Amino acid sequence: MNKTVPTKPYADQKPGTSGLRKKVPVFQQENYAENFIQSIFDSLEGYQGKCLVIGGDGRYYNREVIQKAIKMAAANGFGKVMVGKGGILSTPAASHIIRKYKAFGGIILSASHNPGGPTEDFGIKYNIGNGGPAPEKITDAIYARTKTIDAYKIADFADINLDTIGKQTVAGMVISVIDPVEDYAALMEELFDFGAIRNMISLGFRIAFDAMSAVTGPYAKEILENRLGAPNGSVRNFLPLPDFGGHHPDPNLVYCKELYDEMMGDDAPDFGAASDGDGDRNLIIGKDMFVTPSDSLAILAANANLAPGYSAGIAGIARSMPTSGAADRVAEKLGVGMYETPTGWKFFGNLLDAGLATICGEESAGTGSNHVREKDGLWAVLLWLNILAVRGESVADIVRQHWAAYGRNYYSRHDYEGVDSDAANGLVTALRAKLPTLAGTQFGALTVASADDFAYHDPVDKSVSMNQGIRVLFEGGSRVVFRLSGTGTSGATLRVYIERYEPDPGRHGLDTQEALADLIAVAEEIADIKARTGRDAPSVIT
Ligand code: VG1
Ligand code: CO
Repeated sequence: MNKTVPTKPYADQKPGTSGLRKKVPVFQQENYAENFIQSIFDSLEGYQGKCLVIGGDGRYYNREVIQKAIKMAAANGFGKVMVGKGGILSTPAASHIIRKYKAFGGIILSASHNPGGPTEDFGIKYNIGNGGPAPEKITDAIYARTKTIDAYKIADFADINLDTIGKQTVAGMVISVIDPVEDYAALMEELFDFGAIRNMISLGFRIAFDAMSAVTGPYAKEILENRLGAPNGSVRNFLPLPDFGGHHPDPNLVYCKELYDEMMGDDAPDFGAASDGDGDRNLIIGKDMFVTPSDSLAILAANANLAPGYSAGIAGIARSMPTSGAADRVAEKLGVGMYETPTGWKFFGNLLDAGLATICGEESAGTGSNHVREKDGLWAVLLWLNILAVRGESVADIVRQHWAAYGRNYYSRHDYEGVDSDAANGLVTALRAKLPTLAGTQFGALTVASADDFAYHDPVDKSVSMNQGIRVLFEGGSRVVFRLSGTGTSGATLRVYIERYEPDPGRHGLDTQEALADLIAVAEEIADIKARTGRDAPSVIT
């Protein structure tokens, strides 16, 4: 039986960079999740009788919201839901399932790299039929609806057993509990030369993959250990835990310090990697060589043709604006298109659908391709392994050769987390006011070439997205970028992105923070970070 339940709107349901993210207790308020899910359905048209994919990263509150979403999908007239066993679907796997089974769309429950647990973070995101995050047009409509919603629809049936694979019909809707890994693993086998990778591993190539007690565990176990023959134990922290073992499932040098230290140590494996809460990010560390995500994007794009799935070459590369320009040089050399988008994967969807870009990436450890419409952590790991197997060189050698051929983009991101929101907004407002006067200004040896607030003109649907990050470009190609995070759940996070291009191979071995020191000082001078935020130093440097 379907019920229509009266409800009152919440004022704080604006989707951010990647869906709605809040603390669990916020989501546990009466009708909070229901309001947002109904607002999603109310913003869509034509889904009657169609299929909805539902899954999440297994974090605390995942199962509860999945039960609500299934019952609401039934009451709203979906014909079918496909849900991952145990409520599990990594973000890239959900994207693939939506595409493969031609679903109408999907609901992904995740707060990605944010911590999980009863007082930590939760999130809900809607993906459209191409498998990608809903574009701004839809997220704006969802937000507008959350402000006026007065009722939601829910079917009245007992909770579905999510732990047994199989199909049943309840309240007129088919509910199919699927293996979350199988289709995804099969797709990876199509794209990459598993034989070559298996052979490399059998000859003693050692992998250390940290799943960070998050969703990638079951995927990495099946693919790296079962299918590619990496010894048992190559995949660590592979059991998805509701609180990620109390850790922060963000694969960066701060939260993966143990792996980093191991990779820099005497008996380091050949290849170290990690993924985030929902499996869409990747960290790549070779023996004695951390690969910045921006360099990784460039190197993967330059070598993608070595993998069967990309043997015909790539059509173009897209990167988010704050991501370093390393990939631009690869696009130039390959003679393919280069696109610069705002932060967030939703901006890549149109470029991928139109065949303008094949490989996309973000500085925040997200890389992916046209195989799905999300970034994909394991995909990046497998493409690296495929390249390593074909080239027979170490990660460090490949990176150094890349710098020698293209120049090196020194790059770092400084995050100031949990800053007072008013202070952060004040900093941005003051910066914006300064923009028109910055061009031509000299800071020591650095001269500002131009300064603006990035606006994106989508070449496909012609939509315009304003205010996507303040960038100050210096003569010679260095730059600093400032923006506020759209994924945090407490206070504001200021991100400062710093980049310097160094063509001289004699200067490719510097320490990154030292190589960027003058730009870091200029960023402070331009934005007044210490005075405005009260912070002496960033909370996280990546
Ligand atoms: C961050 C990253 C951005 C990424 C987004 C979602 O956004 O900077 O590159 O797309 O997280 O990633 P923000 O607004 O906090 O800078 V995930 O892995 O959290 O879905
Ligand atoms: Co993520």
